[in-house]
Amino acid sequence: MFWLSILALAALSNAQTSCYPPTSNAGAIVNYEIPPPTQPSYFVLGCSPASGSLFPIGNTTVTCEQLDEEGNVVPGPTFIISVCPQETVNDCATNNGGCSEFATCVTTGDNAHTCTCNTGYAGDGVSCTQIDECASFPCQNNGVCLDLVNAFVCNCTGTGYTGTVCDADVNECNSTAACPPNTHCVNTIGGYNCTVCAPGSTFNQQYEACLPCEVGTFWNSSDALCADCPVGRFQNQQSSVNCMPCGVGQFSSLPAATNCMLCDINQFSNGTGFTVCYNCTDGQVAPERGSYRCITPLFSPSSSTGSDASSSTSSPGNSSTSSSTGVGSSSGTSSTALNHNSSSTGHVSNHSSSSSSTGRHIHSVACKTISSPPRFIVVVLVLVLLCNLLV
Ligand SMILES: [Ca+2]
Repeated sequence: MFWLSILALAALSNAQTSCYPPTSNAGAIVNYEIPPPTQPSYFVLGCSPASGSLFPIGNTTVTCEQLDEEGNVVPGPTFIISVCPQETVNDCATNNGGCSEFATCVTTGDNAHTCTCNTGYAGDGVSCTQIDECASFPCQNNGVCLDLVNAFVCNCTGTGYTGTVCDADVNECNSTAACPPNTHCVNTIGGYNCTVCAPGSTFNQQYEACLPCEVGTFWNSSDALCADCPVGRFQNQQSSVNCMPCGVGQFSSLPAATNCMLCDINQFSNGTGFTVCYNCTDGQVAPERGSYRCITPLFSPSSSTGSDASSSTSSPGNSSTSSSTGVGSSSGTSSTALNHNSSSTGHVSNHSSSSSSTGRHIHSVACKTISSPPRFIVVVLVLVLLCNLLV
């Protein structure tokens, strides 16, 4: 009994102060000594779990039964069997478990671990090499690729493009310094142009192109822009660098004229660049539109005496009214300026030469009128001549 008590105490002491090492993941087979009964006169029948059983990791209470002095089964001593937690050897703690410096070591048990290459690296875990993200040439338009760990960067400098992979055009014209002064920036895909418009054209921002000056306008060299032709002048061609004056017998009273208008009947303009035509003086007429002068008609009420009326005409420059263009002249006859504007119906596509032609035409008409005396005068003269001959 004495030795049994010693063994029980030793077992109990062992249970309380230490633990059994596990023999598997499930626990440990523990052989323990049966403790002494609670009374010296008692007798321990047995304990559960029995010695030699598999005890799980942790503490397990062992309950014993005993017989008393009268042979009754009464609860006996209890004690605790402790199985130590499974000891894990962290072999990743040293030298990364033998894994690559670019790998992650994970302990999976005693002397067991895995090596997995980090993101951006490839290999078996023991040997890992960085993946070259530039190998697929992700940078477009000659962008320079810089390989990083699990990433890349495209340097788009000087390519004319921007964006993560240099695929977006840079609008260089957003910078005022892109082009030198007096040039126009035109953005292109991957570049830009500095455009200088030729004389006769001007830059159009909407179309980003040089467009010709329209008819009715001219290219102003002072600012390289298209400007309306002033009154008295016209332009019927695109891309012109000047406007032409209206010819004689014509006028233009509005700016941006594409042609000049003919002076109306009984009106005239006796020079170029006129903005108005002038009325003929009393007793004079301009029988056709586009006249450069007025004439005194033969046998008019003011020349009923049959004198040499043919020489009486309103010659060029006989307007006494000062015109707005300053083209008026100095003769003593009175002419009144009359602005025709759009009420005139005569439009001509005009050049100085045609104006001159018109002037000559009018002149020839006047001469024809003057050089053709009435028929009865000829008859009278013939009769007078015949009478003289007969006498
Ligand atoms: Ca561009």
